[in-house]
Amino acid sequence: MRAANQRKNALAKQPSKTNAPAKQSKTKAKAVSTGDAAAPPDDSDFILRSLQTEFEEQKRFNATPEQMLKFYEQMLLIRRFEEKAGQLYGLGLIGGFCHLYIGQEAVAIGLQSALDNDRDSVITGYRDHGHMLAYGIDPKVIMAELTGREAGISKGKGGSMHMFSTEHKFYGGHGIVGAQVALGGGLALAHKYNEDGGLCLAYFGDGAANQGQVYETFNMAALWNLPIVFVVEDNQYAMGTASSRSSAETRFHRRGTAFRIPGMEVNGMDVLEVRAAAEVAFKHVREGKGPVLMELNTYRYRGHSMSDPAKYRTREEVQEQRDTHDPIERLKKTLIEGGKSEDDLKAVDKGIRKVVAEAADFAETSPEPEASELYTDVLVENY
Ligand SMILES: Cc1ncc(C[n+]2csc(CCOP(=O)(O)OP(=O)(O)O)c2C)c(N)n1
Ligand SMILES: [Mg+2]
Repeated sequence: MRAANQRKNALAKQPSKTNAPAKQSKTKAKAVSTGDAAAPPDDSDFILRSLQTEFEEQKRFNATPEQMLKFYEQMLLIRRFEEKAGQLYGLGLIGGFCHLYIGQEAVAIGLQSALDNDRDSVITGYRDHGHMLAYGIDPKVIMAELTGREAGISKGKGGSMHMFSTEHKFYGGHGIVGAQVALGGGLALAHKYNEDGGLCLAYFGDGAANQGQVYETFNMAALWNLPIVFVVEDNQYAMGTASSRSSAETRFHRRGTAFRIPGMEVNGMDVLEVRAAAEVAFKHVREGKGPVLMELNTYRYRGHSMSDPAKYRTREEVQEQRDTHDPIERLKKTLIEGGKSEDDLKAVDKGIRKVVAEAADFAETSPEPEASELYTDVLVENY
């Protein structure tokens, strides 16, 4: 039975037209035949795929060589950081839950590089290390949080799933699937209420996308015209369940239609595509036109968390994704075509490995919180 399911899942993942990790072909065929969603008769302005059309006109962000190198460094930092976190977990230096972001790096970097960090806020689920690194936050304090040390960004009391940096307007780090979407709606309401010109980027998974609170938030966000970008990181699995087995509609960008939220379908394995899509989506929201729903097609290489041996999919499936869609290799190819040498890029990797090794040393050697810290940061004492 399991073998049959695995075969079915493997077959379901045909290459899509965006060259992103694939979708089930049944819904795909349906989507092609219907084309753009028909506008309701009383609202000729609403076209589900209007932003998609704009994005597809310039599908890869025209990055300068410096920007491209920066994206490469940032994605590689996430990859090496997560590999090291996996090792420290294996050594027993990190405890509890730990969800790695390996494979999904282009999503956080492509989107967050387009933010205005003085105004915009970000909120995500428990797979959050990469989103923090995308801000340029010191890897030492993130790694120290993983090892539960006082110097950690949540004073060693939050761990992998509960990291925050209000200084950067990063509001976590949430372990309750889907909860961050409703909280993101609140952040967007605050942006609007305070007239600070910011938007909220709220990430959630393909599994979370089936939760009721997501749609309650869609409704209110559209009704109140809130400045929010909903981002479904479709990494094709929710724990051990393939999205094609749990979701009636796996083309997640269509799910805002009932609320008149325009959708965008983006190859989340190409950082330049993600960035190009972000430009279109953020512009729409900043112009006061209300929320956007982005579907980022991606793939997680590791198990759901460190305790998942990932027996629900074949090694070949993972290898195929790595070989043909890897976001770092893809950008490396573009950089080399643009004149960078293999040696230049090896030097970048060497530098990043050093930064990550130093972060790990720091996280292993810095002190644990005092026992009295158990009683602090539990309740908000003053409003
Ligand atoms: C409300 C709630 N239900 C169930 C869980 C257990 N759980 C943790 S992660 C997860 C799967 C979520 O998958 P997805 O949204 O696709 O995110 P991904 O892990 O792929 O990033 C589930 C069911 C939870 N943490 N919270
Ligand atoms: Mg998922």
